Amino acid sequence: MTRSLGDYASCFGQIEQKWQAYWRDHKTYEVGDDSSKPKYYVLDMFPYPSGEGLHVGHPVGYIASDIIARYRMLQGYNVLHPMGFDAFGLPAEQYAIQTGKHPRDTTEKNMARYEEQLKKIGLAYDWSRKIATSDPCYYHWTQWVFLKLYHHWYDTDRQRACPISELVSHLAEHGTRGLAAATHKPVELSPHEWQALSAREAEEVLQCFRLVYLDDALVNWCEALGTVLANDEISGGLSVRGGHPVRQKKMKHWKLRVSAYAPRLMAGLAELDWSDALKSIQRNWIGQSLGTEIVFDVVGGDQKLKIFTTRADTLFGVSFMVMAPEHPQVLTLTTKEQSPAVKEYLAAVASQSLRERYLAKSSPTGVFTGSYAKHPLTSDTVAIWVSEYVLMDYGEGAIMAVPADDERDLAFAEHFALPIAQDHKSIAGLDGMSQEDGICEVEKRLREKQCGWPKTSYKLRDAIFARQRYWGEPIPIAYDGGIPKPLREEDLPLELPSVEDFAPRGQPPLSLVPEWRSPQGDPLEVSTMPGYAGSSAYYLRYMDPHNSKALVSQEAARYWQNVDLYVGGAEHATGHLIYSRTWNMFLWDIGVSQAPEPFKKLLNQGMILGESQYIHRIKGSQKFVSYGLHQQHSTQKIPISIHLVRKGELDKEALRKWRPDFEDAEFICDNGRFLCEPATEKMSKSLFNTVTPDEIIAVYGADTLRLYEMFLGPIDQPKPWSSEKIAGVQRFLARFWRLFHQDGEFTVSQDPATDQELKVLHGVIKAARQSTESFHFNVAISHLMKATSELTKLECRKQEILEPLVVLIAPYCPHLAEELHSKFGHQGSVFHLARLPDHDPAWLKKDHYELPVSVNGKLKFKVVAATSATEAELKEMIQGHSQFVQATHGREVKKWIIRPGAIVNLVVS
Ligand code: ANZ
Repeated sequence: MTRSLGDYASCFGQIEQKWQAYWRDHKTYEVGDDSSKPKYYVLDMFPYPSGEGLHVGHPVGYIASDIIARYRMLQGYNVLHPMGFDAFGLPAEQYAIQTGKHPRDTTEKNMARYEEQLKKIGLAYDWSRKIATSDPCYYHWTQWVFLKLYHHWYDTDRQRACPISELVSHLAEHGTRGLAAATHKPVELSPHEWQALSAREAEEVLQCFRLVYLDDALVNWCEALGTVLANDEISGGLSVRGGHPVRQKKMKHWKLRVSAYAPRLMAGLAELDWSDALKSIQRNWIGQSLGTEIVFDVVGGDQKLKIFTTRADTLFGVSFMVMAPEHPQVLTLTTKEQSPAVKEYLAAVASQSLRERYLAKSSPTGVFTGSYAKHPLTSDTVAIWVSEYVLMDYGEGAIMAVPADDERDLAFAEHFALPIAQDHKSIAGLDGMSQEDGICEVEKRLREKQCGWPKTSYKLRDAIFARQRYWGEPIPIAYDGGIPKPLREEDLPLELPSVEDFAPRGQPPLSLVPEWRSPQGDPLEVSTMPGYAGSSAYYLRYMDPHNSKALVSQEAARYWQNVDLYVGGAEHATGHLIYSRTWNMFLWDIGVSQAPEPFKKLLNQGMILGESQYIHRIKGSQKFVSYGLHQQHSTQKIPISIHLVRKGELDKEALRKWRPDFEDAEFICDNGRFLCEPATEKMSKSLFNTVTPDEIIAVYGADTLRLYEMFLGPIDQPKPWSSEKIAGVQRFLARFWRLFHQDGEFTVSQDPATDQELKVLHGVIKAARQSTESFHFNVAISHLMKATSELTKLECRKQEILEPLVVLIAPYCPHLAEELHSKFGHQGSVFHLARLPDHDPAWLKKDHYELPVSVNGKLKFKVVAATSATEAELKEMIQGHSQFVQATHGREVKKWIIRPGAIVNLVVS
């Protein structure tokens, strides 16, 4: 078989440009809310438009989702497949600080570049629905959701968000009695007390309930970045970006009450078609713990201390109790004698950085409050201590310590010489019981005494909802004498003002804008929203992106419901995927979203890794050694551009041009060759190992790029990129193209297909469809390749076979498919006119077929042949046939012309 590309090589560029222009001019992928058709919503996690543009690793998920989008179009679905930009964020701002260029301008430029690159790949996006989170028409609705959150609280009995106005009526009538609400601080008030509060005090109470609220709490403060960081922005006590130190700082800041939704976030997972790995990451993050809340009376006085335990069965082994240093009762429980020691301890804890605080200590630290609690069932007294190993924001912020059963409690007891109760189960009559039975028994006894109840705790924390930076959504809150005053919905969007100086100087850039005031003249909030705000409900906005009256109309939300397939990286498991599920649940509570979960199915694509190249320099010199010799010297590894290396060997001249500072370099070669060290790692500009889709498309075409990215391996696995093997994939497309062409002319026949041809066709329809639907794109491509080889061997040029094949390959190679489809005489896009072929199982069952045998061109007889039979086997069978001698008149066969699956012709003299 010829390995040349033939005429495909000379025309793919034209074909791709032609169809991209056609799609643009005919708005092929613009989609309406056509409720007569079933809907399918395919979404990619929208990118942050970085200044570096896309490299070939980025589109792997986009191509996968595009294949599914096109596949569904060919099944008759109305497919929503939008794209947009997560355009606010730190990198544009850091760049602005370095260059003085306004983040708006660099972001605009980067988005245009991304769009151009994505269009070149031939992705079927409905660009008329494009959104950018930094566009005021878009963030109008991010701010609107903020106001809605502000005006709602969470009822834990009804498990839903409810209007603050209802809460205010309840407080006026009943105080906090009968109220089951998610709060971050305990609130107890009589109706009389509520009515007597000043406006400021009343607002402070309401802040304990609002779904976005102001809280005075410890934050991770990064001096170098001048901003607060979320826990997932810190690794090992340093900022993920830049690796700067982070310390704890007390600050008033906005928080999102994600914790209120923990039970639903947990329960909802069961319904989702997500990978087990991802679900378990979310489950651990939400951290559900079934346990018991127990109330201890404090000796002398009427205070009580509440604890949370998962081991109520160990209640009789309690030797002491421990409170978190931040627990609100620490000072009220501290006796006069112990007061100096406790205060000193609290100050020492507060002075640590968060990193030091959570670092495992060589020995426990803590201090005695001087107070004792009374055991609820035995009335024994136990000492109350304070220690940093108890965390304020988990359970009740206080524990009962059982050194006999818990390691941390044991270490604490040993260090401070506290009693260790042994054999406590036999004392309580719990011995011989399983842990579960023991817990039930103790809970029963506690219930009788009205001092303990089952309780479920969650590790999920409320999330900080503010950054002390410029390039984000303004928070629609003004302050009237220090009291937060939300803007009215009519005053939205609250537009980000233009500033000249973006650098954080310990205070946010917006605080330096004198005219940053509400329409009523009140000073506005100066921090902006965090990165996850704009990405939390964007999937809803795509359903109705130009609506100026609502985030999304009821009709659009009812029709599109939620995302059927969401494609993106697994690194968003605890950030974006928690926040957007929470926002959707809130928007469902208030009747905006029409589905309880935003993303039904999730596909996490594996990363495409780059192949970097390093050269070894002998330390302190300008001498470089070939890779094989580097161990003989003390060397430093320097990453170099992959374009300087061919088959492992360095192009020294090219290196000197690329790094003029290496002009005097000396090269110590190995057998006359200077080899570089290859490494497979993340594609990144700093490692000079990026390959752009543009350069691949220019040489091989977008269809080849698409096919190749999918052919590299299973979609969910990481895999290294190699530009070398791409040519093989292009040769496949050339072979596919040749099925339809002879001497450069489109040549197909109307002849009826043979059994064997039909068998190949129905086999590939079945296999390619099954593999595509189960996201095994690489397997589907193998089947298409195999069928192409078989049909090439059979010299099949029949429309009956080739036309369905075009539709089958269309999701993968849309340009090529459009061109061939049009050559069959169709006017319009294959994605509008064609339907995916179905396979006929009858063809796949058949393992025998009838093979006509002619002699000198005249049909003589037929044999029944196995589909698997080789030419030699067919020959043997025909020679042994009862009519063979008669048909050939016993003469010698000069030539056998065998077309398996079609016909056999014998030439006899
Ligand atoms: C008594 C006990 C005995 C406990 C025993 C454990 C083992 P999970 O499963 O992670 O939910 N705890 C409760 N609140 C805490 C806080 N704010 N800071 C630190 N520790 C806290 O863990 C629940 C257990 O962690 C609780 O059960 C409590 O210790 C501790 F043999 O109570 B246990």
